[in-house]
Amino acid sequence: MKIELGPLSRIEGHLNVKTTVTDNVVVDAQCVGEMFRGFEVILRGRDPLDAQQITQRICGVCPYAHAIASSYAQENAYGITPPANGRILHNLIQGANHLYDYLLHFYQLSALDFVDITAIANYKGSDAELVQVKDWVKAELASKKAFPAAPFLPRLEGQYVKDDDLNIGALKHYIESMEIQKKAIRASAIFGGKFPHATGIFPGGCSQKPTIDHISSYQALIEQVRDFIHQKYIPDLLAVAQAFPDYWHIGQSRGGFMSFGLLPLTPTNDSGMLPFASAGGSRRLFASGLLLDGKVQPVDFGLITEDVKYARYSSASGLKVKEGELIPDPEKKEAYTWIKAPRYNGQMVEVGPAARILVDYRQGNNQQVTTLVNRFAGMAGISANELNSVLGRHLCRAICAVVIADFLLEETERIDPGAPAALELEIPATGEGFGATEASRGALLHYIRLQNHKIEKYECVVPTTWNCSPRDDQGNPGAMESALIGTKVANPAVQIESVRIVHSFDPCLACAVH
Ligand code: NFE
Repeated sequence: MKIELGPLSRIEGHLNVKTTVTDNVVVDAQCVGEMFRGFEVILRGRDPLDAQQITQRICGVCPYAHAIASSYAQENAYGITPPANGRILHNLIQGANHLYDYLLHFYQLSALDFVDITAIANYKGSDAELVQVKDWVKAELASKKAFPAAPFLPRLEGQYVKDDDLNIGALKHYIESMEIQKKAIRASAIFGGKFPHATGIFPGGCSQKPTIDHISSYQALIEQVRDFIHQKYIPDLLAVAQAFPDYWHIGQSRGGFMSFGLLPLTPTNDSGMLPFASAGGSRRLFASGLLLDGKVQPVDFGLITEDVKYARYSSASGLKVKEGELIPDPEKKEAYTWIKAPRYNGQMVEVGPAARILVDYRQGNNQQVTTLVNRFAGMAGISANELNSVLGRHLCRAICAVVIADFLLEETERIDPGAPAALELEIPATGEGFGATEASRGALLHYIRLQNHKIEKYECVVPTTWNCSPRDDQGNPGAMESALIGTKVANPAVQIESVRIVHSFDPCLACAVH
């Protein structure tokens, strides 16, 4: 039986997933990116300082990650290192965006896969917002529309949390979390200028000067976000995990893991060659590395290639990042997606929160990460290997949120309010550079090459491109495809199990096809 799950609601963009189900088991899955963007073409011939602005328009959810990756790539190409304040402000802007994104993902993009929206019918209290949700959901359900309106519906057939108090409490937090997300992005915008699409992020630092007022406003906002993470987000996540323990064993991807490391601890322009924790101390809060067969090794961008046998491009397949091409071919035979298939030395890898945490944990880089993984794994009765799962990805986001919120508050203490936050820039005629960071959804790489002071080539290799990759030229599936294949489904026509797997990756199609 062939079932298409798209359009998969509650995610960014137009992802479709085509599944084949035999005897209630998904025996094949294809991730389909259904649009073409072409940002790399748009960037050709432009002023290099347009890059960190234009690449942010790839996405409205993770724009700061693109601005940071672009700034790192340009710093690498220009041979400049931001001043201490510049590095800190980049981190404060990007880190607050991560916090926003984790809350958005848990509450708005995936909680209702587990929390039962119909429980609101039993709400007897007087909270005005919950009463409004109750009336709205009741009316939508009573109308028996084939496609009831988002965001609370449609609700797929399946098992949900049974406890009404828990369901209604989580719905309350769903609403509250939006105010908290606003605080996180407001904090980012103090230094970034606005959200989305910050104007303040530049190679070499930030155009906003850090004043005492800015710093204390930022601290006050992040403290409120941190409180919410500890008091609401973590307990809600643990309650969901307790209700669905099977999901520690569902949705396992079948390749390696890769993280580029996140939030540099000292000023650098070394994105061209990532610092590697196991070889003498990380200079990022979360370490970089490639985790294959239980061992972590340094990342070499020269080993990243993109296959296109099953992607709608007639460019050569298997090209390295520096040689990347983008020739659209909508009618290409066998191709089923606009997403390329990135591979590391031919290997499929998963990127994202589980990769970020596992790569760090396996190196013992960040003591707080180690402690939190051990504590939560102990509470759930799992080993770190089970972080490769639906619940594992959710838990790893929450661990990232705790670690990043603490770090951001510490970072604010390191700002020197009188000192510069940016460098004067002089764009060289030629040069090239890599910029690598962790967007919320995983490893993000930008590459820039200059000719005659202009952009000659720009390439982005983006987290969801890795995770929603189609088959490579050898026919091996991408991370999400591999996580879906083998899944048992109660009702093949609905597949709430598959939808939970897809949502656990938090795919962003706008980014993936860029
Ligand atoms: Ni459009 Fe993005 C993140 C990036 S995902 S959300 O996070 O880069 O591919």
